[in-house]
Amino acid sequence: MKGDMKMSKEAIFKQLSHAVFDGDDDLVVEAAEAAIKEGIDATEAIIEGLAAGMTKVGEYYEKQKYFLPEVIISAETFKQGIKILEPHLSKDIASPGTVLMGTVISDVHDIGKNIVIIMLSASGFKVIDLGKDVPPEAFVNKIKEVGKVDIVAMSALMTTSMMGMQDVVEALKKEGLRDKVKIMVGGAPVSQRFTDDIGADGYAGDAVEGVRVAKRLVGVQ
Ligand code: B12
Repeated sequence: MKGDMKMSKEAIFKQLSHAVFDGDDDLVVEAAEAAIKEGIDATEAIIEGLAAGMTKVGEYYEKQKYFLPEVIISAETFKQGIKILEPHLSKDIASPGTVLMGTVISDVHDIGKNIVIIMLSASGFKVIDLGKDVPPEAFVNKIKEVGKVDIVAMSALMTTSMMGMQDVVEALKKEGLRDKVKIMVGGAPVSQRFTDDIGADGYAGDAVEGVRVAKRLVGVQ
């Protein structure tokens, strides 16, 4: 953006998306700062701008127009944008509950998980992030350590790792914890059918829907 020229919301979203797609750190910083300056809702800027760019990266990767190095560079640019926008997310007053979140074992994809965490936190949820490649016992141990967890949330991006979600459900059953928590799952290969099959309580296709589902699971609208 040059000088004090005003930019439309759509133009800023486009710049954010382009910046992520091109792996352009300077542009992402510039566009994210412009979003804040123009009073644009940070949630919208993340979803319509940064995440839209990452989705396009995903499409290019699948068409083999992009390869892993480009994807990694875009993921880094995405993080730079988040760093600027995250402090500006509006926070609800009362916390609807505590969410324990992780990407399941043998899966290192965490961009989607991190967006879900940001959105849940912005809605007042207290979120404990177990990170990525998380074994079932780490979910179990953390619940025992923390005492009260309302929702166990899991992310998986690969058909080869998504069964790890069922292992977590089974581990929770074995430890007598299954009925004390709600279980929410998500990630590109996950569907409502799969959610029902493994006996989880809720599924969402994106982060915004994820907040709605989480609120429903804890009985808050
Ligand atoms: C970025 C990326 C990577 C990055 C990850 C960087 C990072 N820090 O996350 C890197 C380069 C490291 C990577 C590595 C690999 N990847 Co990769 N990767 C992708 C890619 C291109 C984009 C994923 C992404 O970030 N999308 C953007 C985010 C915003 O979307 P999202 O993750 O879907 O999340 C949204 C929703 O799904 C939902 N959501 C997500 N989680 C949750 C959880 C809950 C509870 C809820 C409610 C919602 C929710 O909300 C999010 C936001 O709206 C996808 C392709 C694709 N189209 O998905 C392949 C993809 C997932 N990768 C794939 C593969 C195969 C690999 C590798 C094995 C590659 C290799 N040969 O080495 C390794 C895996 C290593 C491992 N053990 O995990 C395959 C998986 C295929 C399969 N079997 O299903 C895909 C589908 C590409 C493909 N078509 O081949 N990858």
